Amino acid sequence: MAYRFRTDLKYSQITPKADFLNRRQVMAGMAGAAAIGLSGQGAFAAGQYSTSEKPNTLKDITSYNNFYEFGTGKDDPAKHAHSLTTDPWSVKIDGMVDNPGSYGLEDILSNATIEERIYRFRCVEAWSMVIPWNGFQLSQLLERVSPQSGAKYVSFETLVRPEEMPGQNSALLDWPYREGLRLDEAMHPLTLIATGIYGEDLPNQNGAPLRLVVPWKYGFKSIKSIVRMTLTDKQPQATWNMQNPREYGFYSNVNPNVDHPRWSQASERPIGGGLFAKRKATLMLNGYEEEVAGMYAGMDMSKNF
Ligand SMILES: Nc1nc2c(c(=O)[nH]1)N[C@H]1C(S)=C(S)[C@@H](COP(=O)(O)O)O[C@H]1N2
Ligand SMILES: [Mo]
Repeated sequence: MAYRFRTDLKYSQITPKADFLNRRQVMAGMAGAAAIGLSGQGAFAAGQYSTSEKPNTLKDITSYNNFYEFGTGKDDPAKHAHSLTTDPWSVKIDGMVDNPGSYGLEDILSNATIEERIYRFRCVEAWSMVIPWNGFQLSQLLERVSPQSGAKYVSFETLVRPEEMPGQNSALLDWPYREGLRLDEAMHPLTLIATGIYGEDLPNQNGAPLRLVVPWKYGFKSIKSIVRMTLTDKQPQATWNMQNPREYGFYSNVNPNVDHPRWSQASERPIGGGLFAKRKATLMLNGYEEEVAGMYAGMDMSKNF
């Protein structure tokens, strides 16, 4: 599975996880981090887009999940997702693009620059984590397929394979799980296709082998185990939006001032802080306001929630 990373060296081979944060922060302070030969992975460079908050443990990130294809319990994905076959894997890219086709995983990865991005992650259910992703900017893949001038949105679909995804044997959701972004959101440098966590291949329960990460939106926009992307001029169907449009909007931008009809979004429960962990205030656009607010200028965020 090593082919999933286009780098020669994984930082998991260089330093134990416990030292990861310290080392990263020390190295990030060095002007010439790239000069020591790790620039391909970007592992030690904090980077302009990463938070300096302490990441959750790999255990937290891989044992408290939402992935309804494997059940609705937070521990169901960790229990059942090992049954998913992720090799071979390909993504069909179609719709309003000049280069449609079925793109194999190796081909996708060998044409992308994998970086480390430590992002805040905020679920609409009001819990949160900090996750050290590895991945590439979705814009790299979209540029390759060359969207046509009329394309305004990207829609995404998760694999349907009920033999390996036991949750798909019930009609809980209208499978496949679907999501969508406006094209400018999809092209934004913060928007990632994640391929790993903590320098290791993405665990199945986190959406292997390719999952979307849009850090300023509620977690359900970050669709897992993607097999199709379609460029379109119409706002795509999105699973939770179809399920309950009153509760889950198409935009689903994190916003402490727009409550869910059944609970407040003003604060969140950080996972992993133990029994007495304090809730913390939720940040506008999950703390990415400076980078992304411009895309929503003049839009009423409480109507376009
Ligand atoms: N295909 C698919 N993608 C999905 C989901 C899902 O049930 N199926 N759950 C979403 C929700 S609600 C959240 S909060 C995140 C959870 O990601 P994590 O388990 O990696 O933290 O995945 C999102 N992507
Ligand atoms: Mo979520």
